[in-house]
Amino acid sequence: MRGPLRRLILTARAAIVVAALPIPASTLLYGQTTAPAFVGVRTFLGAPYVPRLETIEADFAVLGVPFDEGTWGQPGARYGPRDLRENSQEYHFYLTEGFYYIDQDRTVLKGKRWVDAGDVEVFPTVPVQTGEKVTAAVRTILGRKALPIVIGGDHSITFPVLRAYQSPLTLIHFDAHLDTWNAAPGNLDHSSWVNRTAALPHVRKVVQVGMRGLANDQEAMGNARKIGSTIITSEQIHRKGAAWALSRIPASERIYVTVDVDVLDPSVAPGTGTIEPDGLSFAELDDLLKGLPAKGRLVGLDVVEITPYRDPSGRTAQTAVRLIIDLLGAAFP
Ligand SMILES: [Mn+2]
Repeated sequence: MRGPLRRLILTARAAIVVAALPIPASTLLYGQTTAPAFVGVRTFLGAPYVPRLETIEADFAVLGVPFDEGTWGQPGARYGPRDLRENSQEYHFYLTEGFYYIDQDRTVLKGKRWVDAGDVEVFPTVPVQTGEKVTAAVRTILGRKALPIVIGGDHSITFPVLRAYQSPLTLIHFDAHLDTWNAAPGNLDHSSWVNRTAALPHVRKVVQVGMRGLANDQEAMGNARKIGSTIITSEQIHRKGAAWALSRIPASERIYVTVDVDVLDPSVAPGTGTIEPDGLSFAELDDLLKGLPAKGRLVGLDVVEITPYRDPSGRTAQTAVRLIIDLLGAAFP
C-alpha cells in the first residue's frame, strides 16, 4: 500500500499508540485541582464524580436536581446544576487544600472529602416520580453520613429533599418570596412548597429571611402566619443589619438552609426566574449564612432558582458557590 492511504493508516496507528500510553493519575479527574480552571470534565469544584450513591464516602455530597417544571415565572433553573458546576471551577484549586480568607488569615475545609453525586434523573411531566427520586437520593446520602448539598432546580425541589430527613429540624429559608401561596389541590410548585414542607412532622420551625417585593400578598402572609413562621424582611436587614436579623433566629439542635438566589439583589444575582429589586447585598447574605452555625448544627442545604440564560456572565452561579463555601466553612471549619 502506498501514498496518502498508507500515510493515513500510519498516522492513525500512531494516534492509537499515544492514546494507549499510561497517563499519570495526577492528570486524571482526582488530580484536577492541580490543573488550570478550564481543564477537565465539570464536576462541582472538581470533586470526584460518584454517581453510585450507595458507595459514597465523603463529608459533603453535591446532588444536582435539574428540574424547573414547578415554576410560575421564567423557567431555566433546570440548567442550574450545570451552571453551578461550570462556575465552581474558579475555586476548584482549594477543594482539598482548603479555602483561605485574607481578612482572618485562616483556612477552612482543609482535607474535607467532597464528592459530586451527579444529577437526579428527572421524569419530564411526571413530577411525583422525580420527587421520589430526589427523596431516595438524599436518603441514601444521609445514610452514608455525608452532608447533602443540593443544587437546583426550582424551589419546589426542597420539599422532596426535606422529606428524606427524620430528626427534628428548623428550616431557614432565604428568599424574596414567602412561597406559601395556595397551590392547586395536590400540586407542588415553587410558590407553595413551604406549606407542604412545614407540614412534615420533623420540620418544627420555619424562619423566612429576605422577604420583599410586590409579589408577596395577604394570601401568602395568611398561610405563613398559619404555619407560625418567623419573617425577617429585606428592608429590616438593610436598616438594622445582619447581626440584628441573626438575633431574631431561634437556636435549635439542627438547621437546614435553603437559599433561593433571588434573595440577593438582582444587581448581584440577575440569573434567576423571579427578579425582585432591593434584595440583600452579598455581604448581608454572607454574614447571615456565616452566623447560622451558631444557631444549630447544619444538616443540609440547597441553592435553587439559578437560571443561567438570564446571566451569561455566570456571576449568579459563582456567587452561589462562594456562599456555599462560606456557609460550610463556618459550620465545619
Ligand atoms: Mn423566590
